[in-house]
Amino acid sequence: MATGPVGLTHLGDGERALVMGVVNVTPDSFSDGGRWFEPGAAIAHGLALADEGADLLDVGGESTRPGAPRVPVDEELRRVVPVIEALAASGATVSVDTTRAVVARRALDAGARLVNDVSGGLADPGMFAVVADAGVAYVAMHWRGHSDVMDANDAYDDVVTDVRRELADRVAAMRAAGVRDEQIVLDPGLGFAKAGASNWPLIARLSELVDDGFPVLVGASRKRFIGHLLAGPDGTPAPPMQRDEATHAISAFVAGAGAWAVRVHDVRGTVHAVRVAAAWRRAGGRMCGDSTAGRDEAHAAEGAQ
Ligand code: PMM
Repeated sequence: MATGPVGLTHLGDGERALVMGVVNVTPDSFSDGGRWFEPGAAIAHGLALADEGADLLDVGGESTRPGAPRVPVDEELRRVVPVIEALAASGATVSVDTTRAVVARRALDAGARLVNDVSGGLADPGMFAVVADAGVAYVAMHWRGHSDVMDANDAYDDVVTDVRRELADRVAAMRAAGVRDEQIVLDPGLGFAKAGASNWPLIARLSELVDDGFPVLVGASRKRFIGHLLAGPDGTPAPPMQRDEATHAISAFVAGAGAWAVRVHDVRGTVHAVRVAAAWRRAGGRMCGDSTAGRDEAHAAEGAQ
């Protein structure tokens, strides 16, 4: 697991992947369908996730579900700022899930410590300047367009190679805009321009992205490709609320491969999953092709034989 980004190195125990709990302040997210839309409910939900062991709380005011329309910027601000203020004041480490520079700036003023941008800076040309100026941690996710067009962009030669190359392009753009390497977290963007089968190689070969040297965040939680995997005999996808156990399994795999953090709706089970992965790594577990996981322990074991 790579060291955490600037400002967040105190989180966790340095061994297990961190757990980022999702606080969607939206009426229409696919995964929790607006249950926490009112600010009071969103704040209470965030506090509950922190109690369950979330290391970070990710507050978002714009749904990214496939086909979703954009939310006006004033409405996005109205949704997220009071929730971020309250959660930060409670002592939680808060991130803001936004593609807009102005929302990122206001969220940082309200106490957010990390900017989580699913567009990797592609949606708003002003984003990198805000991040460079603030000097905070920044998640750049792999992205090929807003929710209304993303399914049409699911075409890859080799999805892992293509995603790594496109993320490397974002890193180059960030550096050119003055963002420092220690601020950067990369995310393969499961479900974004990846409707189904494209997601599995990114999970299976996550160690290739980890080996690129930046902390990696993975957001598999309750996504469509899990629903399809767990479809019933008639082909009906499993509903979002029945995808948590499979999400835990994915969290354990990617934490085992060295992910820095996982972004999830169900925090309690995920904390167990990442603790299993940490124990597995300590005992020398390693993924196929993973050049780093469990390296020290495995070498020590070899030397002792
Ligand atoms: N997925 C969603 C929203 N934000 N942020 C990052 N960094 N990575 C993700 O995979 C990601 C994200 C969509 O899920 P939601 O609607 O349940 O929040």
